[in-house]
Amino acid sequence: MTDILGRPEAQLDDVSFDQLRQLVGLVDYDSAKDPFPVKSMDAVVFVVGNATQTAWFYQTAFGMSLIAYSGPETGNRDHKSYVLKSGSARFVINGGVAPDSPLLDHHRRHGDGVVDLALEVGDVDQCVEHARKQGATVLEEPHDVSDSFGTVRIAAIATYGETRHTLVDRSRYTGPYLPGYVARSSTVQRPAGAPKRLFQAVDHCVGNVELGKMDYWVEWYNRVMGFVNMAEFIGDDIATDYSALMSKVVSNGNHRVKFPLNEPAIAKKKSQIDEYLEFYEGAGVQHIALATNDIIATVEAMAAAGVEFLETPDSYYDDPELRARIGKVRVSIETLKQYRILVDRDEDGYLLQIFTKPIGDRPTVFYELIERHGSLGFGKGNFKALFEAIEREQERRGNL
Ligand code: TYF
Ligand code: FE
Repeated sequence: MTDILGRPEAQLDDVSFDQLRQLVGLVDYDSAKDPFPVKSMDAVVFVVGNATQTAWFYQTAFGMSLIAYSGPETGNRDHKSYVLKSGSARFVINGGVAPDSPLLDHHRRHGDGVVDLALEVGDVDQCVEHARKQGATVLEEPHDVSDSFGTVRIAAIATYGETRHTLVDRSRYTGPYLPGYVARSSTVQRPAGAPKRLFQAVDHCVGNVELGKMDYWVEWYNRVMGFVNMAEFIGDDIATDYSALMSKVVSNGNHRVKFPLNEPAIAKKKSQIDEYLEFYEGAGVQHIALATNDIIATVEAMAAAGVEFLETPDSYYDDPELRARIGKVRVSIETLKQYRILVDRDEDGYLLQIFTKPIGDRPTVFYELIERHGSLGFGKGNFKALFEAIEREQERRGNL
């Protein structure tokens, strides 16, 4: 279904600010004092070995709707690009077509991965000016791009590894994605009785950086993008005992955009972050957390489509301290156990979460599903169980 402008219906079906408040845990803040005001995630942009089939995977297994396309048929001879949506979350899947496409070189180095965490901003020029003054590398100067749907202003700055942040002001644009893209809708049939969508928003995007670089990048986000540090972190104490990683979280003022940053730590076993850095050939995006308001229905639908999740052991659910720690949550522990969902509570509320196994050929990118009920955290109480499950997978891959 499309509206009178030819836009797919899915694009009109966004998520309200009030829904987002619960889904991703928003807080109030004064954007007038922000040197780099960010409105939202604009898109998570991937380069993959086969965009045509990856776009199909996100429609069938993640229940996303195809909304726009660019490729040889629309005059883009270099690559194919599929734009998918689920609520307010937008993924762009790119794959090289021309044998000399730079995307194919990127894919040769990194395998399937995230090239761009694009951000929607109100004033691209203000953000770029601030970022430049603070020492950021500007990859693309602010410029207008137009078609019959209007104009977007766009720029890009470099972050860790070969990852970038494109900055987009789309307030004067009504097209399906960006100029050059045409509206296109899914031909994939959703299973009968499937939930309308399996997730509503991107909650956080995690970066893995090299040993000793976490604090550099935390400071970079503070200085260049005005991001603030969130309370939750994995320090030396947790690292040496079982996680083999250190982690700190930065976010924009209202927590709409949250970027945890991990670095490897020296521990008893080889760090999962080292495994990532080796197979990705450097720093990059490790996991994307997707906010859902019904994690049970989401896990059920994704698992039925063949998505594999980490297997949390029975002992996690049978631990008498778990009940004492989590108190009353909206589902029984038996249900959590059935779906292998993790639960954590802090002073603000609780959250339910689960992690997929890596989704591509290399042990790099994976997903998290998260259902928040007041908690603004990342599941600190689950770190031990989570990292043990990750290590069991590392061992099965022969990388421990
Ligand atoms: O994003 C987070 O911080 C949580 C915890 O390899 C986490 O999801 C951190 C590192 C990791 C997996 C999960
Ligand atoms: Fe996470």
